[in-house]
Amino acid sequence: MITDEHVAEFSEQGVTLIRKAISDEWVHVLRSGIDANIASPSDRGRVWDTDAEGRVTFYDSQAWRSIPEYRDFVLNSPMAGIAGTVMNVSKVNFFFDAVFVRSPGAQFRTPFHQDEPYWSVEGFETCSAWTPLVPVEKKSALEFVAGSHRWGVKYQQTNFGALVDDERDYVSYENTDAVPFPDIEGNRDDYEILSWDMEPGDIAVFNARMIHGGSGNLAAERELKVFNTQWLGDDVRVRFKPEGMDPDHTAVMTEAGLSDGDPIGTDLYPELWRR
Ligand SMILES: O=C(O)CCC(=O)C(=O)O
Repeated sequence: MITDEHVAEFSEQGVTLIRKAISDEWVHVLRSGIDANIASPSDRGRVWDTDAEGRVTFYDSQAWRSIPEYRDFVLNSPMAGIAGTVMNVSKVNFFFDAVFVRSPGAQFRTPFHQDEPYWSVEGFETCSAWTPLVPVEKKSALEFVAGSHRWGVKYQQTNFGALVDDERDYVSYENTDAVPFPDIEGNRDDYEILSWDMEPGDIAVFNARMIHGGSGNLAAERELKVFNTQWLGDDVRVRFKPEGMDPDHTAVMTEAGLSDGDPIGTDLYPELWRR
């Protein structure tokens, strides 16, 4: 299923779209999981936005240990192998899951950002797998700035904690050498922006250093339900970031005996695939 072209695209442009990456059965499993998750959010569940019409953008993360369907997908689906093959690494550890759910017609668009700066780890060999569970139009799908995973610039990232006024998620780039985040939306013609019409089962696998955002902007009758899994390859090490982390794993990592600079491992981040 994964071709040399997928591997080359992921390496060069930072994202590759894999059509029909997972079966209808796995899509059904994840849909049941997301329904259970919405009915009973974890303590990390947050409403990022509610608009004047009551349309909601909901986010939750790290629910895989409590939602059996998510756990089944993480441990038993082809996803770990897809991540390892696309990243072209020798082994893969699971990091965490996230969901992004928008009610029909929601307009809220995720701000452009990179993922790895928020994480309690550092490394180039990472990926996130954006997995819509309903059809999504190109104009509403996640957008990727081609090649941005290799820019090597430290940017001031959006403080998602401020969206929900939750200090657990706060990041602050004041008094750092980070430069202002580029205005992608205001200068769209200056960038190669990739996105696609996607069907359930299609997955966009992207490097966690890649600039992405812009999903939302739904047609009136369209909802959006996305499951995302995040995977770590060979060069990833524990890294506690002075700017803050979202989600911040410092406490659980320290409890599991992991310190700054350590390779990823332990039961917290199970190794689920080896070449
Ligand atoms: O789906 C979204 O709105 C945001 C997705 C995202 O930022 C991610 O998967 O890292």
